[in-house]
Amino acid sequence: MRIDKAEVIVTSPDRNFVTLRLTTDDGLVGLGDATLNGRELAVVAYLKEHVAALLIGKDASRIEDMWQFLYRSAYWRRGPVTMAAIAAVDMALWDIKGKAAGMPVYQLLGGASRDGLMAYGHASGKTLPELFDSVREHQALGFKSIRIQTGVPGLRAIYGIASNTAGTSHQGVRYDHEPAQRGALPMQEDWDTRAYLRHIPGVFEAVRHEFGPELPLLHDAHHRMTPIQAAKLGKSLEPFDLFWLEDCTPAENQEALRLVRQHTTTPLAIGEIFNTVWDYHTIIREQLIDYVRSAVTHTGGITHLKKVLDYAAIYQVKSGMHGPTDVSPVGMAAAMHLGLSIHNFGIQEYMQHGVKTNQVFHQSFTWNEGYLHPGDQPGLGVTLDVDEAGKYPYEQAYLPFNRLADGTVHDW
Ligand code: CS2
Ligand code: MG
Repeated sequence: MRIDKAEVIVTSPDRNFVTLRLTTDDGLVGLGDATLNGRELAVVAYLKEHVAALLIGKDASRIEDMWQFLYRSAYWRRGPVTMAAIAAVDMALWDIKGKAAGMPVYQLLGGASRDGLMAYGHASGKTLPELFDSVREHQALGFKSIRIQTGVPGLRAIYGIASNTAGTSHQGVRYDHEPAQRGALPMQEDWDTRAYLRHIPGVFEAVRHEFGPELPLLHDAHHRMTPIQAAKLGKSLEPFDLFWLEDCTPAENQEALRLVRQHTTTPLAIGEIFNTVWDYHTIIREQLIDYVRSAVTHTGGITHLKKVLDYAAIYQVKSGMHGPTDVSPVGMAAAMHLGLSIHNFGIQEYMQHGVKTNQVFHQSFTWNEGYLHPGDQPGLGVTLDVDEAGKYPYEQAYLPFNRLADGTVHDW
């Protein structure tokens, strides 16, 4: 079972996706997601120019050895581009191993620890009535847990709130499938942390009043606060019993979470921009977070994220894997197999892909009353229709950024 072919496929059905496709000499095909939102072509070049040739002729069954070889032999460790490239190879090899064994990947990881994966959807609205409609729309689709993002009076545009030009998912949910907007330059948004801090508690109070105490509610702060501001927000949200507050401070300063933690019992989730266990070392060991947000795609694949989550399990920290539309159907499948098998699964983010994306990527997962399941096809359970993918060439796209009223670039 030697690797015969390594192809990098770039397609842009509802948004840009990068997929690695490995073929073995005995005809098995494995897929890996290498999509790095807004910096896609850097990973394409890394894979095509520096990795593909190293794979040819190698034993496709040696997943751990391949991971260690790609990580250590490069000398330059970690970082989103490197780790997304390694993740794609890793996922494709797990896909191949599953097909060779005739088993879904979750069986190779130890089998199912649960029947399905509770998933949360993204409700958003500029105003409360819009937000309530969006929550109801998600409940009608079966979602049992919901992320709440809201407009803030005085601010023009806020990331995570579906715009008027948003597309719809295959189930008709209104989403910005590509918040990384297509165009030659990134969109500029505005930001005011004090206005945000004044507004958010009232929104959660209204949502609790409307939807009752049971519905798990989540919120994403996109790294915009200082530790003391985050502590204040966590404290002010305590009466509304959040499932989690996500990315409350800029993620690279792990120590910042100590201060937040001292002041609030609101559960904290962090890590969608982390790449290795080293980014989590302090915050897991000191129990400064409750949920690990990494995607399989951005954290070196199933092999490495499983190690992060096993480490987290010792400290009662659970998974909350990233699942926006920029994680491709292949990356989502990998998350579902891993989530089904580990003991410390927490919740899975599930932002549904668009109709065109689902025509390019044929998927085996099921969605049943708020729960995902990866399905029982051998491997990851995703196939890529190359002809369909060819209809959608890459288009430059950037995530938006924000500036304060005086023009200062702010964290996000
Ligand atoms: C968000 C994402 O899903 C989330 O929690 O933070 O929309 C994130 O901003 C994008 O995936 C960035 O690529
Ligand atoms: Mg997030």
